Amino acid sequence: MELSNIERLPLSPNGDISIVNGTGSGSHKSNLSSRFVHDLAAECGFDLVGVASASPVPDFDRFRDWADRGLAGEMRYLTDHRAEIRGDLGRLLPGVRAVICTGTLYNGPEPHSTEFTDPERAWISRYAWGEDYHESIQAKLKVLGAKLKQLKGGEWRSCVDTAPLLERSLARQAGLGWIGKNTCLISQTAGSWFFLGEVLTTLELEPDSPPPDRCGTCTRCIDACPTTAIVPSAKGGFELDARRCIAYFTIELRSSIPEEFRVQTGNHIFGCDICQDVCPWNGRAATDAPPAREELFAPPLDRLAGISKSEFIHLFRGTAATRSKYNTFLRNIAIAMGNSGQAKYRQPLERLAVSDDPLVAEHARWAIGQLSAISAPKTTGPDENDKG
Ligand code: B12
Ligand code: SF4
Ligand code: SF4
Repeated sequence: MELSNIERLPLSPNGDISIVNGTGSGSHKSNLSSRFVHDLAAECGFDLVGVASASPVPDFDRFRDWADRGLAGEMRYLTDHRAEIRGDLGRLLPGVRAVICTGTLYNGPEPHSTEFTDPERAWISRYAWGEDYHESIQAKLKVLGAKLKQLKGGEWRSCVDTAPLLERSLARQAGLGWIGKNTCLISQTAGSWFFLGEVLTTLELEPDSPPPDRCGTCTRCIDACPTTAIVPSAKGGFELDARRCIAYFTIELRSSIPEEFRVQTGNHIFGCDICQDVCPWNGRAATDAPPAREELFAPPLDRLAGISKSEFIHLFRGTAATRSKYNTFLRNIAIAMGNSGQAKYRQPLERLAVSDDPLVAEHARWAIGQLSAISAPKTTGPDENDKG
């Protein structure tokens, strides 16, 4: 890797952030250069980095409109008083002038969900197979923020899905990628298997610019989505109707999963990767993230069927899946067993069907009904007898 600009750039003794621009031909005063920030972030272990100007917040109207139309479902943290904060970064850090957007790759060598068809195994999303990104990325962001302050001054605040911020919009502005039709941020070099994290700063930084949209005429994600959750947006491009999305059902929704979507939920028990698994830009994504924790990669339904609360806590300790609640996890397992077509899950489902938790009991009864429908002997109707 190229030597960091930190050593090469002159540090002003009084903390003045104006520096001689190292990238231009002449010596002119400018903002803190984009190259400086890129090198500093790379030193802190980030795979992708870019800078967005802090104002105005791009796409806030798009977000507002999406939330107003109810597409956030029951995710109240997107629709309550915190919604407005997304339009004004100054409410997160007074005097903010720039946002350093970072990406951390998480794709490992394991197969995609779309390549994995064992009916006796459940699917937990790729992003939850390892260390909780909120913790690991926050730690790196704090190092970045502290180094920046030490070298150039200014106040800073770090966020990784921990503050009301339009992370994808900002990252697009910062040049990390474009918003794909699946609504994920996609990098031409890295695909979409990466987490976003930001350092807001009061320093003036040279902004990067958004890349072109490279989805072209492709519609693979839209075609593959089992619940048709990716829909055209009146504002151009596509948007996700969370009320139809398996990731929403299995991670965020605390109540009953609508019956019309239960069969399509398949074996997903935490999140959904389908619209990224089929994306051609992920076909060549790096696979050098640490391998999945073994017990989280496609766990056998047999092992999950009778999982106790303490086993559940132990299974997900230290991962992003701690967002799951015990009763909603059992709800999801019940659906996966009902969709497995395996009569042997009738017994564990019958135990869940008498659970004290009405949510779990109702989904278990539904699942038993699914298995019964498959195993019931076919009756010969009068029409068939009449044939011939
Ligand atoms: C709520 C939420 C969800 C919800 C809703 C997702 C959604 N698409 O809105 C649910 C639970 C469904 C979800 C699922 C997932 N999520 Co999520 N989620 C979030 C969260 C907390 C807020 C997103 C939000 O504000 N949604 C509202 C919509 C309107 O906003 P948006 O999708 O960001 O779109 C904005 C821009 O992209 C832009 N925009 C959208 N379309 C277009 C089109 C054009 C042409 C233009 C110019 C702009 C534009 O305008 C929108 C408004 O600002 C963010 C973290 C954060 N604070 O941002 C993580 C985040 C988006 N999730 C993330 C991940 C990893 C996932 C999952 C992969 C997890 C999984 N495997 O199950 C899935 C992916 C599903 C999918 N296809 O999006 C990552 C995405 C990383 C990436 N590379 O994109 C984030 C950024 C978390 C992080 N810090 O890394 N998530
Ligand atoms: S995460 Fe799954 S359900 Fe949600 S939009 Fe993507 S493919 Fe559809
Ligand atoms: S699958 Fe195709 S349309 Fe969907 S995000 Fe990837 S490139 Fe874009």
